[in-house]
Amino acid sequence: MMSRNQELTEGIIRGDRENVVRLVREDLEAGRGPVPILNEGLSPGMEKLGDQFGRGEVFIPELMAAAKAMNAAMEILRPLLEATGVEPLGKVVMGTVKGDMHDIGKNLVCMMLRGAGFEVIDLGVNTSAEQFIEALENSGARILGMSALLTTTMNRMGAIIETIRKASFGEEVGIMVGGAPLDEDFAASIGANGYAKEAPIAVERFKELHAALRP
Ligand code: B1M
Repeated sequence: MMSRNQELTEGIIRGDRENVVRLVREDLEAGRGPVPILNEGLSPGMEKLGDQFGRGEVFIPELMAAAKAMNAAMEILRPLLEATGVEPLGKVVMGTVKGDMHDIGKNLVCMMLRGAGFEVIDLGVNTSAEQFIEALENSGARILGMSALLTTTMNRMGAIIETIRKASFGEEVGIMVGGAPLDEDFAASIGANGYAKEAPIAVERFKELHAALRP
């Protein structure tokens, strides 16, 4: 018999949105917290599917169906992950870089940042250097988060950072980067101020950047 986590993982892999939503609701009603549902049930499904995609065992339609099931589950979990009622810590501008449409991980980081008390201005996917600069200008935020899931778009992050640094306030902006193909060394090599492999670590790094910005 499958465990509850296996049922959630399988539901994501099969892109069975209805079943995933039902399982998540039942788990919450039974008193299970949103974090274990996400980390032990849902996320492993996306990871396994990614491996299967890499081996050519599944294709884009399967990934799309899984992403839809994941997003439907996230809709239910989001308010619970965000509901902490803390005072706003600071403002963060966030986006997936130009040419890249992956947003599940970025959305997760946004959600956890909001949960930790940050105000997040989420620019969505396919975000250019100019759009990041405009949002930083308009909001007054001095912390920026950029996500990339493709090696091609990851390799454009350095140029985006360079463009932002050239803006009048550019040197004051603390820049965090993340996404599956990145690592600490890459982040340092493109002049980012921080990197995190996982969303919960990202929140800690964002807090450090915020503390460093304070006068
Ligand atoms: Co795409 N895709 N995809 N895809 N996809 C990958 C990334 C890939 C690794 C799959 C594979 O081949 N094994 C591969 C990239 C290969 C490469 O570049 N070397 C790939 C490819 C090739 C593509 C297309 C080019 C396929 C095609 O069309 N031929 C295409 C590109 C479209 C585009 O962007 N222009 C494409 C399309 C898609 C879908 C639209 C079908 C869908 C995206 C749906 C969506 O996001 N709304 C999709 C999906 C779902 C995936 C995989 C399977 C899963 C990604 C995901 O959501 N993971 C992925 C395989 C994989 O990564 N294993 C794959 C779950 C998510 C929670 O993790 O995003 O890593 P992740 O986020 C983590 C951390 O990285 C970190 O925290 C998160 C939570 O812990 N993090 C940050 C993320 N951002 C952060 C920012 C931070 C800090 C931490 O600070 C700012």
